[in-house]
Amino acid sequence: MTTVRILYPYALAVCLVVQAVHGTRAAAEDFYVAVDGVDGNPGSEAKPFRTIEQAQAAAAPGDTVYVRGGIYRFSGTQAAIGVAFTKSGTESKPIRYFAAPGEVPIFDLFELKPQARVTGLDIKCSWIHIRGMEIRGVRQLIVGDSWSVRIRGDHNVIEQLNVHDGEAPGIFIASGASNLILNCDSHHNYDPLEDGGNADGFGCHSSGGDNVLRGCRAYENSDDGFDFINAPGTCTAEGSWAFRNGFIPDTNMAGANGAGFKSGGFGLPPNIPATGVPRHVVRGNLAFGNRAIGVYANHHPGGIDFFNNTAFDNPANFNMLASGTSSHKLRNNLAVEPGRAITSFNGGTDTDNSWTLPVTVSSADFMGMDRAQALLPRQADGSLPNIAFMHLTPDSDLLDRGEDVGLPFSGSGPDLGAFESGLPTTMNPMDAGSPDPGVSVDAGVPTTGAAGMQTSTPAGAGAAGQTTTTTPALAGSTAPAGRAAPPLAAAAGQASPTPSVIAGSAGSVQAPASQPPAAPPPQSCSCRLASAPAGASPTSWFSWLALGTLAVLARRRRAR
Ligand SMILES: [Ca+2]
Ligand SMILES: [Ca+2]
Ligand SMILES: [Ca+2]
Repeated sequence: MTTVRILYPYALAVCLVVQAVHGTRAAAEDFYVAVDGVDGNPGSEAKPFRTIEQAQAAAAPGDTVYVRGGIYRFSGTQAAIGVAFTKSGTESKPIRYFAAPGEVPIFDLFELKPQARVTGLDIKCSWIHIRGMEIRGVRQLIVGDSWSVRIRGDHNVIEQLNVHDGEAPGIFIASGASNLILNCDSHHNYDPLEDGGNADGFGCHSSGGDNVLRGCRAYENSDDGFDFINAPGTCTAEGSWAFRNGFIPDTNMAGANGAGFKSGGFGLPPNIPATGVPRHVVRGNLAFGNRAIGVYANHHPGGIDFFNNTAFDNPANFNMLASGTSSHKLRNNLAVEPGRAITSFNGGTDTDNSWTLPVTVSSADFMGMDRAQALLPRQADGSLPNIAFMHLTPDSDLLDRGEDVGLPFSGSGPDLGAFESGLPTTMNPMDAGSPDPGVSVDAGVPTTGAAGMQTSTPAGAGAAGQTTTTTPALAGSTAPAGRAAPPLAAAAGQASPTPSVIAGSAGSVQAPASQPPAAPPPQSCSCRLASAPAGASPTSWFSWLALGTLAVLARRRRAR
């Protein structure tokens, strides 16, 4: 016993010395960043850092950095990057940068004005998870794209960002594989030095595959909502909404291309990659009121899977324009007038869509026609709001008319369109049960054999190469030139249970009369961070372990 009593403290001391020497820690740590912090601080809740970079220097894989609410202003003419993320986590220990629970950190870049292309958040690392921040005001001072959020890395999760009013694309995957962009909003982006031609809401342009955009909203962007142009790697857009893209934000003046989901555009000779032309996936999405096209194949010479999308009031709801041989697969899609159902379809198969079935599509099929509902606040977990808009009525002949494409459904078959009756409003392959376990609904986040990572941005991605055949002149668009009240802004109206007619052309969206006019668009992510890890600092080793395990499990579940 004596020996044990003597040895125990000795062993403990040795252990502590070893830990100190090797810098290892028994448990993950939390750090804090605040507007009134100081980088010389220890980064505790009471004495936070001022910059994320300082927190990043202190953080190790598995750690969490909580960013307190408030406005973080960036200014000057020297720096060209707002926040540079350069330290990678690991698969089992990502580094997390989360908004403090219930708070919204705002990165404000309006006054950052170098003679250079500006990047708001530059994510040049892997296995990090960013959540709950707002990024606004990235400027374009020279010709060439700036970026509000640029990703060059693998396996990152970018969640609940609200990216807006940038003179640049919103969230842009330049390189890397298996990134997940989850429940983010990107809106009111417009690049004046390129006449609005590259300010997409979201861009997936990587040679690395398995990048996924899920639960995202793109609106009032001057070019496209989602754009996969020049992407040699596979991209998936699912459960996402694109509306009012292709206009100068908050006006009815034409911006640039104006597609909701520009879902292709790579692989024409001589640009055929060794891995073949990528087969992208576009499923469960809603596109309405975009200036030219709802869902667009953009000359893609291979095939794209288009499943269960709803397109409403785009001049061309589905445009399958292809160069070379295409093998598109269209299933269970729903086109709602106004707008032609499908154009330029000359390769592949389209069965069980609203235009190939003996069904009728009218306002009577829908629970609601109030477009402003698309701007309602997100749910507590960050997912898109529950709305009546474009959801089918119980007696619609569009119910159960689709075929099984491996997505969850209720009733005797999949419904047409993006919103399956009897399931949560937003199709989410991640957490809904599948009727057919033999069919994978994996969105492709875990990667095997993904293409290598590029180290540079594709030059002029979104601009070079194939271009859209724009369809100007929205039928019935009589709005005068000049700035108009934000067409969808007053939003947040109550559900309008029964519509009478399908509203007219794009730009005709009106908030309910009872709403105050021209309320500003949502300026901050209103989602509560329901799953934020315990704000309190755990004291026992066991609580650390439990939290870490839960976090890893949660992340793995999310990644599936
Ligand atoms: Ca009908
Ligand atoms: Ca069904
Ligand atoms: Ca574009």
